[in-house]
Amino acid sequence: MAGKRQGPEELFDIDSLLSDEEREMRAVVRKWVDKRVKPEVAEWFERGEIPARELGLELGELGVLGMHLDGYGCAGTSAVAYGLACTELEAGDSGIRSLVSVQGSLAMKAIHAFGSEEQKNQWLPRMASGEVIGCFGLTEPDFGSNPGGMRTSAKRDGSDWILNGTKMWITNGNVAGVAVVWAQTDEGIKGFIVPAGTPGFSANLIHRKLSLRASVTSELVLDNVRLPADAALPGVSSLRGPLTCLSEARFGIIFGAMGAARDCLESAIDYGVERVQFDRPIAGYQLTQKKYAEMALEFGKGMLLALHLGRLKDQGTLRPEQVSTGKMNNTRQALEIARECRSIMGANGVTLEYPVIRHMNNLESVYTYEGTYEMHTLVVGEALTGLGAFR
Ligand code: TGC
Ligand code: FAD
Repeated sequence: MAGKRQGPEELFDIDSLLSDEEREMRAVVRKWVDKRVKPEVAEWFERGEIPARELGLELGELGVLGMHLDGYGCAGTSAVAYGLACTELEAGDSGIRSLVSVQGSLAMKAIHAFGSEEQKNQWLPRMASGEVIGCFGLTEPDFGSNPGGMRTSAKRDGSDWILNGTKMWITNGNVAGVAVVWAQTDEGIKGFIVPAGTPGFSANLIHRKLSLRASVTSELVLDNVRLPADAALPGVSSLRGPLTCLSEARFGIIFGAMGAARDCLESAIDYGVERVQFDRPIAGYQLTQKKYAEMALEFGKGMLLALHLGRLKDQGTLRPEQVSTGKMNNTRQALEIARECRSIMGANGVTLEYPVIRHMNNLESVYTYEGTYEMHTLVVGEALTGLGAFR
């Protein structure tokens, strides 16, 4: 006879590590994801289309866009609260978490950290409400892991800037009202605010993805784009600019990946308890229970790591190599968990009737974007040895 069950979060009593406010915020986002994302996301994924602008407005109302930033219409929550929101959003789909990460941690963060007062007042309140969607153009066709080599250039023409180049794999590109684009200048790498509709600027949708299908991914083309002097972000002229924003987004992924893992694990346990082979539920076999137990351990350890890093971030001491440690571990473990859950679900595991293969395919991108697994390995390797191995 089946006894009482507990979820993987309960096993680790994750709730006891959270404040009332953090638990409440998590509940609000979870409820929205259950109602708005879970019933529809398989369809969005299958069609490769997502109502991104509509969702942007709803996410703005929910208060998660740039939620960890202060002022300018942003909620100013703790880093842990932001991380927990990412966990819930990614339990729905990595594409929804990506929409929020790119908006809040990349595009808004760039303006918030390096923009002028005028730029912040002009863009941040409308981005926090979801009225304006942002994208972040760093990667190029020939420069992914090594963004410092980028070819996109910005040259002075009187007081104006002229931008030329191509950015690739840009989340939100086709739905963005504003792009933050990074370019080489005589003064170093600078960020530029490019409103959609600026002559010479265009976005082309990338088709045929088998991962992150519920997310808009685009190529950005800049063909003699003329921008006024005040389009440049005045606060930074080096790769430190975009890398500072990447640290924020990577932090969200540390929490987010565990959301996808949790959703896979819960689905595979529900499935295994119901699915009967050889006259018994497959969840009752020792081999299956070993899989569940090992996955629950990795999920719990990943959540504890995320929370520890979140507390360090809230006290202002989190270092880039610690972010890399979390991104390495949690994306790797989430992907492993998704694959193992898929095996438990047999043939049913390969369909969109269940969330597992969708999460699994998404996590392939999550493993690669925001710095590949190998790049983060080298960051950690350098921290441990003092020897850089990138070049
Ligand atoms: P390096 O010489 O190490 O550093 C250049 C400058 O940046 C500073 N810095 C950082 N600052 C803040 N946070 C960090 N994590 C930082 N890492 C380095 C550094 O102090 C220096 O500052 P300064 O003032 O002296 O100039 O740069 P490098 O060229 O050797 O590169 C190092 C490396 C390989 C780690 C870096 O290039 C890298 O992280 N590559 C991976 C690229 C990447 O992650 N791209 C992601 C694109 S955006 C995306 O994928 C969005 S996906 C959608 C979603 O998020 O949902
Ligand atoms: P490459 O850099 O060509 O790497 C290929 C392989 O070589 C990897 O395994 C890598 O780890 C390995 N490698 C590279 N250099 C080394 C080395 N020195 N030592 C050992 N191994 C190495 N970018 C943006 O700017 N904005 C976005 O919004 C954005 N959204 C994305 C959305 C999706 C769905 C995807 C898939 C990508 C997105 N990206 C975005 C791009 C992403 O950041 C890059 O794909 C990533 O940084 C890796 O670059 P690459 O694909 O060019 O791979």
